[in-house]
Amino acid sequence: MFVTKGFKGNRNNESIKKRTPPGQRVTDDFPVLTAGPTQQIALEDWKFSISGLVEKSKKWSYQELSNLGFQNFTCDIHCVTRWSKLGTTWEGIGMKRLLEQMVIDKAANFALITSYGGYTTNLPLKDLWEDNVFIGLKFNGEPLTPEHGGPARLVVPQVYFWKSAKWIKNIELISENKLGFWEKAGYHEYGDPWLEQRFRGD
Ligand SMILES: Nc1nc2c(c(=O)[nH]1)N[C@H]1C(S)=C(S)[C@@H](COP(=O)(O)O)O[C@H]1N2
Ligand SMILES: [Mo]
Repeated sequence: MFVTKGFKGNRNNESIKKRTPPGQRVTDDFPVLTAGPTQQIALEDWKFSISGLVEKSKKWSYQELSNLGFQNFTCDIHCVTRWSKLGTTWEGIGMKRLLEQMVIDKAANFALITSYGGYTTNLPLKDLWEDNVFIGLKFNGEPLTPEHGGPARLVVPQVYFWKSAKWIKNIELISENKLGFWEKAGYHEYGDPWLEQRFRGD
């Protein structure tokens, strides 16, 4: 019988295959992929804000987010460099719960996400309303390490993992799509792994 290390009983070869998008290979590792240096941000210095086409910008500290009560999330992640990691377990705050606190202008259609360190990425605003999109603060029950974006990163499982900005700082709601770091470099503006939207024009 085929058994992948780290997988428990009910996950057979067939279900792994079904959950793995075309051109991807499943790994149990958690590779670190960062353009530029790892950001070292003390918990008490980290803040996250939503700004742009909203009645009033809002900003949260780590303490303010944890006061909302962390939720559990389990998701599969797919990196455009062809590794996928299935069943990752996180604690964090659903993005929906933060967006619900905002008065959003009707003209807001897209989001430009900016990290500490200057990394950017873009998404249609409607993707941020998905139930499985969250700010991840713990991974496998432990505080998220700096290499993986700690204290806090965005996790957007429905698109390639480059959209999941580590050390997330701000989400700006905008009317017209603006490209982020990898999107400007020729990667797909959306990045659906099931459609293999790896590069612009795919
Ligand atoms: N701030 C920031 N976020 C980032 C990146 C980055 O370079 N800087 N790399 C992206 C890419 S290409 C991937 S695949 C994932 C990797 O996350 P990991 O290092 O936790 O595996 O983070 C994404 N988020
Ligand atoms: Mo990536």
